[in-house]
Order: sequence, then structure tokens, then C-alpha cells
Amino acid sequence: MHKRSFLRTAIALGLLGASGLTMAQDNVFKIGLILPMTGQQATTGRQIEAAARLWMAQNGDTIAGKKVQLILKDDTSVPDVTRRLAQELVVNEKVNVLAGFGITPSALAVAPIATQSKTPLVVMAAATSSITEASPYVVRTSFTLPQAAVAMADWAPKNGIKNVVTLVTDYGPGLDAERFFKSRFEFNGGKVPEALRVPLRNPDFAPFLQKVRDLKPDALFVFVPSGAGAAVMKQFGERGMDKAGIRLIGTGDVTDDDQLNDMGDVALGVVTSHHYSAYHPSAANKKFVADFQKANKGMRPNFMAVGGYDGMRVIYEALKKTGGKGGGDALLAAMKGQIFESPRGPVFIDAQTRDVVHNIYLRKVEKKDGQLHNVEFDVIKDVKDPGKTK
Ligand code: VNL
Repeated sequence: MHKRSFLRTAIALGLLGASGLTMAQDNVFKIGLILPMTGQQATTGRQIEAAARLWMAQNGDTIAGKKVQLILKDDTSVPDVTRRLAQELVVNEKVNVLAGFGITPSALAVAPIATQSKTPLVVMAAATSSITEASPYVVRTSFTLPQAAVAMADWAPKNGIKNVVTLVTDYGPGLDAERFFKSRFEFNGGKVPEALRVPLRNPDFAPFLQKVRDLKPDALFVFVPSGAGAAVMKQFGERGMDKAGIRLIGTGDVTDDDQLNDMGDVALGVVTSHHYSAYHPSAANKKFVADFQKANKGMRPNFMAVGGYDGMRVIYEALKKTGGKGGGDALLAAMKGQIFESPRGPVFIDAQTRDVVHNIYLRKVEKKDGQLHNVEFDVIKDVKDPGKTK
């Protein structure tokens, strides 16, 4: 008989007293995974869910004698919905961990709940620098925009790019990307004559790209969230910007592995800076990509998948270390300082900032075995978030 149906039968027969029921509850470890499964950010939800399930398939669902239960909720990337779902998960489901968070406003909406309930909040996607400062219970396994943007601002001026227009999505991560790219690029002697911002919801890139065409900079630096890159690339090509001699550079969000292979030749040669490429040549990554594709009808994992996969590892290791005892504070303490090899390369969860420290790679889009890939050609090792004030 299944454990669940045994439990149900036992309850019906009155075989279990209150203590029996509590024990059954105590032996479950609940992860409340809140993701955008529908709407504009649905690709992020799909990638992270697939990665979390892959992690559990590879590592089992019984850890330190506890049954790990993943409770998936779709917040449609509307922060008010994220907040309500998190509240329900904490109060009704009594989850041990909150995880996921596709966009910055969703992560920020939940931070006060994590603080009040002392529930670790594992950010697997959102990447604005300040998120880790919104609650002492936040731990991040995604990345930060300043990490990626500064690397590009150092690379570009050494490679003939002196004059850059920036184009970012107008909210937390875009503003971080713009600010950190611009200040470092100018420090390096570059010029940024225009900083353009497009709205998060239903962006139309056409008028902005027309403006860039008229300004004719050496390059256009782009940040758009995962899932929006293909539209930018398409319009960039349609307007003949590449033929007009304007290069496209950016953080790796724009050449997202989820969409890259369908972007066509306009993407060839685009240089970006990021922490993960599905083409990263390590044994650990080759296995991750193969297993992920096998379990998901050939879908290529992107940087969101890796944030989800590593987030599950951080949760599992903390559960192993604490045996599930001591509640949220013990769990949080066991998450701090973890060091491991991720599919992206070496990862360290900084105990002071609770933020991820990892390599940032410079990559160029090339065709390999008939497919478009972000091929890494340089690396800056162990990059801490430059956005931290302390
Ligand atoms: C965020 C940052 C979202 C980078 C993204 O894709 C991204 C965010 C949804 O912090 O909201 O690629």
C-alpha cells in the first residue's frame, strides 16, 4: 500500500492519534516553488521547473529521513500574486523553504514574508543586485546583472568598441545593467551618448532600434530579460543594424540558450558576458545538458535552469547538514558558505552576502555541429557581485 493511502485509511479508522499525525507532517520537507509558468516569463518557469525535477530524479526525494515535497505554484510573474501564494505556502502548507522567483519584483514582494516567518528564500532567477539585501533570509543561486555588465564594460574598449548606446528593460535588473556598464565603460575611456529604456510589459523595440541606427554607435549594449532576446535580435536584423556596422553586445540574457538556436544568422558573432552557457565544456555540464535534454524532449537548458538546479542542490545540502532540525535559521546557516561544482563552473555562496560568487565568461555566438551556441573564449574567475555596498 502507498504511504499516503495508508495514512488516509489510518486517519479514517482513527488509528493515529494527534502525535501520529504530527509525526507524519514532521517527516515531510516542503519546498514551495513559485514560478511564472504562464504569461510573458513562462520560459523561465518551464526551465526552472524542469531543472528542479531533474535534480530530484537524480538525487532522490528522501533526504536525512525526510520526504522532500515540491509544491509548484504559478505566479504569472505578477508580484501581488507571488506575495499571496508565498503567504499561503507559509501559513497553510508550512513550507520549509520558498524558492524560484522569475523576476525581481516577485522576489522583492516576498522578502518581508521570509523575514517574518524565518523561512529561507532561495532566489533561482531574479538578478537585481539589491535583492539579497531585502531580507537576511534570501540566498541567491542565479547571478547579478552587475557581475555580467562590468565584465562586458572591460572587454568592449579593448576590442575596438569606444562608443556605445545602451538599451535595457526599465526595471531593477535593467537599471543595474545600465548603471554598471556605463560607469565602468566610461571609467575605461568609453562614451555612452544615449541610455534607452523599454518597458517590461509588451515591449516594442522598433522605435528604440531606429534611434540607435540614427546615432550609429560602435555597438549597442542590450539587457532584456530571458525570453525577450529573440524579438530584439529579429528587429536588429530586420533594420539592417548589423550591416550598418553596429555591433550587438550585452549580458548573456539576450542570447539565451532557450531561444538562441532559432535566432538565425543575425546572432552569429554576437559577444556577451554571462555565468552560464549550455556549451560550457566541462564534464559536469555535458552530463547536465544531456540529462536535461533527455528528460525534456530535447529542450536546451539555459541559465535559468542552472539557477534552479543549483538552488535545489543548496537546499538539499542544507537539509542533509541539519537533518531538518532547527527550523529556518539552521537551514539558512547551512546554506551559507556552500562551495560546489555547478554545470556553470565553480560556485560559492558567500556567507556574508548570501549571494552567488562564480566565473563570468565572455562568449561569442558560433555555429557548432549545425547549432548556434554561446562559445566561451575568456573567463574572469570568482566574481563577487560588484553591486554590494558592504
Ligand atoms: C531578471 C533578471 C529576469 C534577468 C530575467 O529573466 C533575467 C529579473 C526573466 O531580475 O527580473 O534574464
